[in-house]
Amino acid sequence: MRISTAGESHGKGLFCIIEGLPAGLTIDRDEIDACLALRQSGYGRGGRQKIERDRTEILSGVRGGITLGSPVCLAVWNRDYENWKEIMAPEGCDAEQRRLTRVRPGHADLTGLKKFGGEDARNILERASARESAVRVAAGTVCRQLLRSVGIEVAGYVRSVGDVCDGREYPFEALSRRLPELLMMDAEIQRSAMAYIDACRAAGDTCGGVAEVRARGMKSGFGSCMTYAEKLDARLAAALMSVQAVKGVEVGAGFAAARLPGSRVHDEIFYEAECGYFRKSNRAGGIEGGMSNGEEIVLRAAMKPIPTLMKGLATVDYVTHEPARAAAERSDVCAVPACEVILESALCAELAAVLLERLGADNMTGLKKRYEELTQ
Ligand code: EPS
Repeated sequence: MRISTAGESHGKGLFCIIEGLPAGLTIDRDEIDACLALRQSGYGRGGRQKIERDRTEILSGVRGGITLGSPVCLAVWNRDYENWKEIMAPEGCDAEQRRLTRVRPGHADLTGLKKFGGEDARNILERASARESAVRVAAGTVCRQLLRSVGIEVAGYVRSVGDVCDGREYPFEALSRRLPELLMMDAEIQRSAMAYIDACRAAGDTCGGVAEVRARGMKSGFGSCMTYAEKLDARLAAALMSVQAVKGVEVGAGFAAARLPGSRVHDEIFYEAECGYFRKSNRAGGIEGGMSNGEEIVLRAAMKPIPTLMKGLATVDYVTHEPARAAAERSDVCAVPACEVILESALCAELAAVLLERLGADNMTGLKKRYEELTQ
């Protein structure tokens, strides 16, 4: 299975093509739209989200709500395009308007201009923008529906915003009780996180955070210890790292494992006739030797603060080379909950790809049968 996306932040819309989905998968568009709405919500979002009401339009590959095995094409239209079409239309627009030359530290502006040429960072930022993640969530939710049909569930929550951190561990079932404002688990910690966001907003600043995403029901043996490219942890880390603004990924105990002796890190193995092999801990995060080991897959990703700061950081104008304040018209202060939703989608997409590579992708009946036959 392969997913590609297209579209600019203020262009007509965002589009994706999912190739290699099996025939016979029932698509729930309401669930896709609910995930899109969740991605848009969250305390700390800016003015753009008051304009957009993201919905999916299914353009191909689905008939009567069921996949045909042909490429699935999805669209999420940009409402804001109405305000931008004279500047952004693919043909006959005035591309001299709304030029951005006061390149923003931390965004793709400067390096993108040096790489792709020209003098207007709008040509770079329109695609580098995290707006693209809307259609990635749409595609990821289709993959979530595929995973669910064989018994794999994906969930997650926000562990920290700025320096406000929830250090507790939660069972998978509890994650459905995360709180709507920031997708955190604990009301008091979330209140502190919201106060932190308010302080950032008042200071014209932004903040990042950490999200944890998990998959339950993935049987053992997905990925491989035999080649680098097939290692499941490498593939999942790449999928999460590719989400806009993510600067670090941990698997299981992650960096903390490096500070502990082996006796406190590795998950000891037990056996009982009724349930076979099992472990009493999961510091490996469900992956050993680059393969799923049948335990829950546990990953964490760190999102950096959004690079568009209302107070504007010191920079240089790309055309005049004069010192300047970086461009800022409107910005989110915190998009960590959105990032969490996108990370879940990225995880769903990569796990679906891994599943289909191992078990084949012709039709859902065959896929389900082959998955059931695998041992846990
Ligand atoms: C983004 C800048 C902002 C965000 C946008 C990502 O958009 P605008 O420049 O239109 O105010 O709101 O995110 C989204 C639009 C979205 O739907 O997530 C950026 O520069 O990355």
